[in-house]
Amino acid sequence: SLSVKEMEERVLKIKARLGKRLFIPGHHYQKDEVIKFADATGDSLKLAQISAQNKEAEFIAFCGVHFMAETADILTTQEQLVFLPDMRAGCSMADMADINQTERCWKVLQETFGDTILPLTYVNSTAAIKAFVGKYGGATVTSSNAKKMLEWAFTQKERILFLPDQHLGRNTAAFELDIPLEEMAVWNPINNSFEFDGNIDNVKIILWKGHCSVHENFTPANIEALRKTKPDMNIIVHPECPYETVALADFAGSTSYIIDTIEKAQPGSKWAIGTEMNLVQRIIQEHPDKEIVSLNPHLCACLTMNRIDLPHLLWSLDMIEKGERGQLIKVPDQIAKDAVLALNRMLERA
Ligand code: CIZ
Ligand code: SF4
Repeated sequence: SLSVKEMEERVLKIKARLGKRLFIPGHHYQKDEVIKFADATGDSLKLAQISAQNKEAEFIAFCGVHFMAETADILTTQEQLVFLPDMRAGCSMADMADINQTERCWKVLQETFGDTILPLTYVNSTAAIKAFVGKYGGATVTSSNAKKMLEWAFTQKERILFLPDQHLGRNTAAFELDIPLEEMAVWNPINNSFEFDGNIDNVKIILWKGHCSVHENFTPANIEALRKTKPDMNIIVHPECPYETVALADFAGSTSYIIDTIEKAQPGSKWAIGTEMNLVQRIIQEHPDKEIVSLNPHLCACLTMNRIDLPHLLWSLDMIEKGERGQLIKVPDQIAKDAVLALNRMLERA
């Protein structure tokens, strides 16, 4: 087997041979060993925008998870080919909303609310869910523009179905739009019913009962523990964290918001960050002048993001160069056609 150095040399050689024909976007949650070869890094919004703008790359080796590669495929031309270096790199949150469950939910919502509801989906969802949302006039959102998109959605309809992350939906509605918790219901896709005990007519947002298995690990108990031992730490979390955690934190916002906030912070300032571990580690390395820790002292890694490692990257670039198409991500045309409506409604406003 190859040493790390040999693998790195091979990656560099393939990159040199393919030149601008190859483009490697890398999500912030990717491992350093992969990020170092990325042509662009970003959160899901930035990577979606970059994919849409890139007209010259024939091959896009997407270092991120499956739904991001699907989005890149949807936003690029037929001729541009998108690959996922490990086909097992899914997203447990995206998998929590399946299209059949969503169709069943929609039927009940139509019976309950008539035509007063608009679907929105976090980009962390399958192409089929984006297509569903696009077909019914809705849009995708990311954590950077969730506020803006929710505000827009309320200019369209009285109510919103928010897929698939209940936490981003609830946190944005509560902390950015001042919508009371009593006006939010949870939809449980397992037993196809509401989790709500008020007057359903007053509900403004129906939150799909999905979550991120990484960000769920940042708890009020973590914050309370830190407030006791290090009361002068600033606590900053991603809005995929539970409501109670965001309520106790000092700051909450998207991946790019977290990066920018730490960037601008005073030297010597102290920060506890509640988000994915590879990103937190990288922020720590880039800011030796600040005291930075993870809000949860246990490792909060995204296991599926981590499936893309240096050996997979090399193997996949090798396959791409040889003309093999095993890791090609191709969203069926009919789904892509509807999904792009949802994505464009966001990209026009983002
Ligand atoms: O948790 C994720 O997958 C996030 C935050 C993606 C992104 O870049 O917005
Ligand atoms: Fe999905 Fe959470 Fe991993 Fe993001 S961090 S890819 S939402 S499981």
